Amino acid sequence: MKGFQDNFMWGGAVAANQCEGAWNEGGKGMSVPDVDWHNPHLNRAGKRDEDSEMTSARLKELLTIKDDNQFPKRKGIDFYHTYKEDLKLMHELGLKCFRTSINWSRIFPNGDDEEPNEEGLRFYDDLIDTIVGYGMEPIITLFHYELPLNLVTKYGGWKNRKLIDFFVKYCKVCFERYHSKVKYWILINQINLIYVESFNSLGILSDSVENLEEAKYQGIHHQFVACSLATKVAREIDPSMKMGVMISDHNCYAETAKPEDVFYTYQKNQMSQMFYTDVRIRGAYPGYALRFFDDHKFHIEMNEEDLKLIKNYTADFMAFSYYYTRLNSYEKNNKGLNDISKNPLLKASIWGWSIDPLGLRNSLNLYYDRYGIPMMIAENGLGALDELTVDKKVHDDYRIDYLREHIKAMKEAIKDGVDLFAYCPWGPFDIVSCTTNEMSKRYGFVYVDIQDDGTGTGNRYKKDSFAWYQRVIATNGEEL
Ligand code: BGP
Repeated sequence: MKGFQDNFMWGGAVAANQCEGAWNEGGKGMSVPDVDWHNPHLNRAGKRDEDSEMTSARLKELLTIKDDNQFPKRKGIDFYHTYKEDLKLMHELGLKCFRTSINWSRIFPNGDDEEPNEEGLRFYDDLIDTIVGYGMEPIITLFHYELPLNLVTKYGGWKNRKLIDFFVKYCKVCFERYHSKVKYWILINQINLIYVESFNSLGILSDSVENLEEAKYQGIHHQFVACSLATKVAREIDPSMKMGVMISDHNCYAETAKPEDVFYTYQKNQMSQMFYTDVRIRGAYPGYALRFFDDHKFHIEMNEEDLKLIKNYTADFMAFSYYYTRLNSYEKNNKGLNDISKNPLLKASIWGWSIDPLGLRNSLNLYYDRYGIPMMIAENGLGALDELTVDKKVHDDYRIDYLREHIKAMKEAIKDGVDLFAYCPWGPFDIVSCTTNEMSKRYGFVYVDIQDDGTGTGNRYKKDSFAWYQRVIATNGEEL
């Protein structure tokens, strides 16, 4: 049985808002990640739950803070100015593909502007040309939380149906400009994460709606329609472009073999993950989701035309990020989709993310059996506290171990019959973390000398994992 196909796309993935910086340059408008505040007294293992929502009062307060260092994504790693050198390093690493996002607020600074911002487009012209020039296939995410802030304050975020048109207009500009250079598009990063986040994913202020849970599902309906409409537009412009649906895979295991544990865990997986891919790949709302709405008395406005679009313009490939698995107990975890237990059988990072390579093989099999369309691992990796030695080395054997085991799991999944065509480890050079807004949570093969308080030289140093991944790519996954 053969492992990775000859043209397997070994890559790396980043997001504009976590690396570009230059938050107020080039005509860019303010966006949601620009108000992601770094808490110096961070509770690392608990951050996601603490800060998943935003109120209007908190937003107002954040906007009065003048010190950019408190908002690490505003500066990122200055990729906006250093991308040529950073991509040169990625070329040296041997990457076959590079995933990044276009920051919506560089193209439409307010989201509702009449005309796109030409300066923003020129930046991405050159960025994409540089990726292509280095022989890497660009994979472009169109919405990686970079919602123009004006769409939050003026329109109430994705709960408002008008967001569909703003998003599709933005997509159309990007498709027209880049269709001959970009084949693979991920329309929305981790579209399923609304069950943990309402601000990053949907731009909804929790106190601006009567029923936040219902508002989230209304917002997601608008995202589904927007994705289908964008797919329609893309096919009209250039049918060779491929549109991906992406989720964050946090597959849940049942704590025991008790049928209640097994079934209610399955239900949790349905509503936190498969609901999204079922709609975008199978083209219809599944019965279990409609029942979930009924049981919760959610009224979601949708019309016939929406359902037709959802049915006719489905995704071409499925992408998912994979970091950890979850555990569910019927008795203990009954407070909603995000109520889970720690798996005592697995080691975890200091951020509490369990380490489970076999879980990746399990998920690949699960999704491929269900959908039978090409699969991409859009993110994977180990966030760790790296140490730069005096001679400027980083001995990150823990990262090599993590990635090695996950690559082995992918190889087994391919032998199981899964059509996996790309693997993009997260943050091939260190960037600001998404959930904790800190530099210290590092994923890279390249160390970037910037610290949580914004100090540092900004110099780049290759870690031990650089040469290791370079060899993995050169041998197409044979030497691990
Ligand atoms: C995913 C996001 C990424 C990313 C990654 C790791 O949820 O799509 O943007 O950063 O998780 O998360 P973190 O950076 O918080 O470790």
